[in-house]
Amino acid sequence: MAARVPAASAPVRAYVGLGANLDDPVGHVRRAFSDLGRIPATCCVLRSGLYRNPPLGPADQPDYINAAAGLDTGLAAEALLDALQAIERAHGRVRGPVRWGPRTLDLDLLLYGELCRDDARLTLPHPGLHRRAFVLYPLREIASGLVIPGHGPVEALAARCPGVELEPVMEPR
Ligand code: A4P
Ligand code: MG
Repeated sequence: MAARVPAASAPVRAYVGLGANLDDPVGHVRRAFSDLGRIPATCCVLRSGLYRNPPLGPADQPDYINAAAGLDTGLAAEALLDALQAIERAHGRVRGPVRWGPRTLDLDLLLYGELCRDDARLTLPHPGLHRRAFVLYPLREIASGLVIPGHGPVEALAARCPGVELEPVMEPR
């Protein structure tokens, strides 16, 4: 009789917010998309365009480049966060003393399936997600119809958040 092989658990769709405003931020975000595709047991299946926009927080820092990605992952949420932080470190991320200070790369875990949690390590959905145009517009681009647990459809949330300051970054030909 053939040995029974346990079924692999179904992958979870997770969404990641990418942000950068130091040392060629467009390059950091583009390379980060490739890095997301190399996380073990994970495929990067959705990539938004890139958007230039002014900083939220201290104004004396460069504009940000923001984008969003959709991943199908077999990793648990904490293991995925570990992998995102390893990519941030590989991009030279230094955590300075200033809250919301400049950074080479920030990878926020926006959503992990429909999981809701709030503890010292991980808050899901990401706490800023539902009120930030620089997160909602790229997310809406790749995940139309997505419902953010506790907050509602991404389209309705984006409609409440003026996106006038978001400038699309032209892709190279
Ligand atoms: N953490 C908890 N939940 C999460 C999550 N869902 N995703 C914890 C990622 N991390 C999460 O993060 C601090 C700690 O949050 C981590 O150790 C993790 O365990 P961090 O990356 O070290 O610090 P941070 O990113 O500076 O802090 P914070 O408060 O998460 O800031 P945000 O919300 O990421 O905002 N302006 C523009 N225009 N565009 C931006 O992208 N980003 C920020 C940072 C500020 N201003 C911005 C932008
Ligand atoms: Mg962050």
